[in-house]
Amino acid sequence: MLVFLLLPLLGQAETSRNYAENAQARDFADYMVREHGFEAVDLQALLGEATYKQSIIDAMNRPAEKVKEWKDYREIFVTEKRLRQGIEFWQAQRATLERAEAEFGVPPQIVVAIIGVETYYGRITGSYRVIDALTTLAFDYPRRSKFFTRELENFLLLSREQGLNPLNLKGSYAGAMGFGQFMPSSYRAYAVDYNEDGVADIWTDPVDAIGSVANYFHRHGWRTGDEVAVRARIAGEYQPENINKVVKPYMDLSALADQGFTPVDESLSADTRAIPLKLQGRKGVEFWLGLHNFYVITRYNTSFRYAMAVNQLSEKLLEQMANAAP
Ligand SMILES: [Ca+2]
Repeated sequence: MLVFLLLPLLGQAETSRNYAENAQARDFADYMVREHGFEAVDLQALLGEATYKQSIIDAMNRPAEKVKEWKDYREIFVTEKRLRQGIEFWQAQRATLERAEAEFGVPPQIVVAIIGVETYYGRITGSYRVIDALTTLAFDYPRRSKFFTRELENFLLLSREQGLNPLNLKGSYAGAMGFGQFMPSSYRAYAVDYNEDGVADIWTDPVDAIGSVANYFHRHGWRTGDEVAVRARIAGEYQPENINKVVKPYMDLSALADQGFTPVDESLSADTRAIPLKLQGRKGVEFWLGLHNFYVITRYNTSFRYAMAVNQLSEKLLEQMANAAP
C-alpha cells in the first residue's frame, strides 16, 4: 500500500531506490549535521548507499502471526537442540559468563538463554544491512517512522563512537543487531567492550555480547538470587486482575490471594509482589506468578510468553550443566 503511494511520487523503480534524494532523509541529514556535527558530504554519500528494501516493509506488514498458545510457543524455544547448543555455548564461554555473574549479578543460565532464544547463540543474527533496514523503516514506513528515525540516529552515532563502518553492519529486518539483537539505542546505552579491545563488538564477539546482555539485565534491576516465576494454585472463584499483563508487579501475595492466586511454594515472603499468569500448557491450564525478575526479562522483549520461555530454557540449561561433566 505504501509503495503504491510513494512510487508515482518518486518516479523511480523501487529496486534501485536509495536515500540520497529522499526529502525526509535529507532533513534527517541536516539534523545530524546540526545536532551531532556530522559532515554533510559524508552523510550524503552514506544515504546514497542506503537502499530501500521492499522485503523489510513486507516483513513489517505481515499479518500479525496468530498469537500462539504457550504450549506451541514453548516448543519453539525450549527444545533439545537449543539446550544442547546452549550447553556448548556455556562450556565454551564459561569464564566470561562467570565474570559477568560476579560483576553484574546475572547468572549464566539467563544470559545463555537470552542469546539462545534471540539468535541460536549467535548463529542467526540477521542478514540485512542495518543501514538499509533503518532507512527503509525511518523514511518509508510512516507508522513507525519516528521510532526508526531515532534508531537511525543512534546507529550513526554508535558507528562513529565505535569506529565502525555503518555500511558493514548487519542485523534483522528491524535493525536488531548481534548475539542479543540489540537495537542501536540499546547498544549505546548497554553494550560493553567486555574483552577491552577498544570496541563493543556484539556482532562477532561472544565475550562482548555476554557482557552486554548481563549489563542490560543488571541496569534493568535484576535481583541476584531471586526466582523468576513460581507455580500458583487457584481458589475455585478466582478473579484475576491484569492477568497476563506485562506490568511491573504491584500486588503482594495477600492481594493476589484475594484474587484467588496462591503460590504453591510457601516460602515466599508476604510482601513479594507478582503478576498473575494463566498459560495454556500441554497438559492443560497452568497458573503462575511472575516475580520482579520476570518483569525484568520483559524489559528485553515485552511478552509474558517470551519471559516464560527464557525462564524455562534457563532452568533446563542450569539442570543440564549441573549434570554435565565438570
Ligand atoms: Ca571488544
